[in-house]
Amino acid sequence: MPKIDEKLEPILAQVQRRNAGEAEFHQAVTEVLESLGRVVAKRPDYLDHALIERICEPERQIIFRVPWVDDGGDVRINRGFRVQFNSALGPYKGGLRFHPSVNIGIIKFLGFEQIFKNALTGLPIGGGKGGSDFDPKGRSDGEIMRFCQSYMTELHRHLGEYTDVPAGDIGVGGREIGYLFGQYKRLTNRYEAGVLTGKGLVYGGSRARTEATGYGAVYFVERMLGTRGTEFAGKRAVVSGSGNVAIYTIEKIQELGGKVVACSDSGGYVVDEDGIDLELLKDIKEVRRERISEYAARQSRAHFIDSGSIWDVPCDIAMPSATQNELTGGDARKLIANGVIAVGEGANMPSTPEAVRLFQEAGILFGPGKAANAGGVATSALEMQQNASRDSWTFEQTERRLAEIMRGIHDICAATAEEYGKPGDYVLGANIAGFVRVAEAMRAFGVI
Ligand code: NDP
Ligand code: 2IT
Repeated sequence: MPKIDEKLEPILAQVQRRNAGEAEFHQAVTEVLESLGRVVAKRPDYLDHALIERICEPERQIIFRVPWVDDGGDVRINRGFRVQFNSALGPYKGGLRFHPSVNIGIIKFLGFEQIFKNALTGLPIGGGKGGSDFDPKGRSDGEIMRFCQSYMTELHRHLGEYTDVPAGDIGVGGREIGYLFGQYKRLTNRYEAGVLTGKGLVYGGSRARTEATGYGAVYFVERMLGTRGTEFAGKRAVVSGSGNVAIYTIEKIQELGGKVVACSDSGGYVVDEDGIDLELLKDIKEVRRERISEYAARQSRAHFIDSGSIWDVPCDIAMPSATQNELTGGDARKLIANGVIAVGEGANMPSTPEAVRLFQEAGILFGPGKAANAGGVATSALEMQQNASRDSWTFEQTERRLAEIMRGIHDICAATAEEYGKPGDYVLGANIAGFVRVAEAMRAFGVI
């Protein structure tokens, strides 16, 4: 394991003590602090004025009650969160996650990662994240709408196009953003399009935002493959999850001539040796909101497997695109034994620290989420740009910007890793390049 520099150890110890029990937040902070040892060795001035301690402490954390009425007339209570982590580079920006596992530690890990990810895009956005322990599975449209309205009734006072701009994440897509935007507009009496991103195209959304995270992750991996003189064409890929990120990851891999042979949801995974039938997958997941097992029920050549791990399926390229810590050390060993050459994280922190270490030790190209999946939030920033100028760009124009931004992120991660003495270490490169941008802005503001 990389060691934490002794000057940074007290910072980690303090984070652990003050945020007891928040395992995912500790994990995310540990990884960044492991990278920063090389920075403070070169630039000890970054230790001044408690700069790093301040980056580890959210600027504001909002926790609130979300009462709503279910279809049976019963009152339900969920907990709402918004962690406004860092606004040095722009308004807080980051998604909302609705999933029963959500707690403050998960929102803080996501918000913390978002600071560096957003900095890497080079666009003017700070870092934040929010959500609720609400479980959308099995809920009617009416229940989803009433939940979103109640959630926004509290949250709206903390948002604004210059303050905090949420978007989607797990369990929050176009339908939810519509209900949230409608309630924000009604409560504030303002048509403030730039207050949320991931909006529908008829009311201020950006073309290519739906596709952006998946497409961007594939562009990132394509660029990593290029450093070894290879490409997606003819490669076998496995993509976990079957939500927004996974679907558009699969679409772009197929466009580039790769074959995706497996995808999943929390109930298990499907293997389709002829390549995932994307139209069928979209119909099951985007239109009908059904389980992935339905894929094998409707496509006779495919198999549904509800035991073991999707990472047992041999592949050249693995793109974990479901959730945190879904790819363990054991999974990494299996992937390496099966000859994987590249791993690109579509999800946030999907590989455990042991898995990351194993991939790096084996010399496998490894693109961490905060770099590889930054295309989603980057395109959100492009949506804000279109809203601010009351403009609407074409799909091609937006995708071209996305592709450029992903190339830029890849290249700054690679150049920074080289500059700090670990060429090819995209984890180090992403953490340091993101940190330096945020730290420089914070330093300019003085102690705030
Ligand atoms: P969706 O809700 O659209 O899809 C999530 C997918 O992951 C579903 O297939 C879901 O299965 C699966 N999944 C979620 N939680 C778990 C779990 N605890 N165990 C197993 N499977 C799980 O979300 P997104 O596609 O938007 O998000 C996927 C990942 O990408 C997340 O890590 C998110 O933070 C990250 N991300 C998303 C971005 C975006 O723009 N949407 C941008 C950057 C990163 P099931 O339906 O069975 O729950
Ligand atoms: O994790 C992420 O980057 C997102 N869920 C997207 C955030 C955004 O504001 O578009």
